[in-house]
Amino acid sequence: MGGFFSTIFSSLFGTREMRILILGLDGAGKTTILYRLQVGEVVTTIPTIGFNVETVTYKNLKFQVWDLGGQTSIRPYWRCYYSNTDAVIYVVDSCDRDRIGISKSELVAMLEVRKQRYRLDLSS
Ligand SMILES: Nc1nc2c(ncn2[C@@H]2O[C@H](COP(=O)(O)OP(=O)(O)OP(=O)(O)O)[C@@H](O)[C@H]2O)c(=O)[nH]1
Ligand SMILES: [Mg+2]
Repeated sequence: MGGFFSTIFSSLFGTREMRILILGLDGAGKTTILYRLQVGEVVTTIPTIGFNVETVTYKNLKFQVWDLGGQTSIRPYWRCYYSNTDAVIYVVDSCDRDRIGISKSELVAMLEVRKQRYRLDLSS
């Protein structure tokens, strides 16, 4: 009986595609992580101008993973991608000590925008 219900549940919910954003400063390793997840190995990258998006499958789960460029001029556009996001992977290069403070500010700013939008959603 348990097996019957688990088959029903996995056929109902198991194929839902989750949307994931990978954010972080330029050179943090976002694109490297995206392709490590997708093709299983470390590939050579170039700085991302705009975004990369790939579908990653794990068991019966499908993830639509968005890797956004992290350069200073691109960061203001991150907020255009926040809607309908199920999870965020925030990448920090622990060797980039000089910019740890900037990385923290960007993370806090991102969480603040998402918190404000969540409040607006609740009040409407
Ligand atoms: N040593 C080391 N190098 C890494 C690691 N992750 C990424 N790199 C290197 O760091 C450089 C930048 O990596 P990317 O994945 O392109 O960085 P990114 O966050 O996508 O950067 P933008 O696209 O500019 O936002 C590349 O030369 C990678 O090979 C890591 O875990 N260790
Ligand atoms: Mg990149």
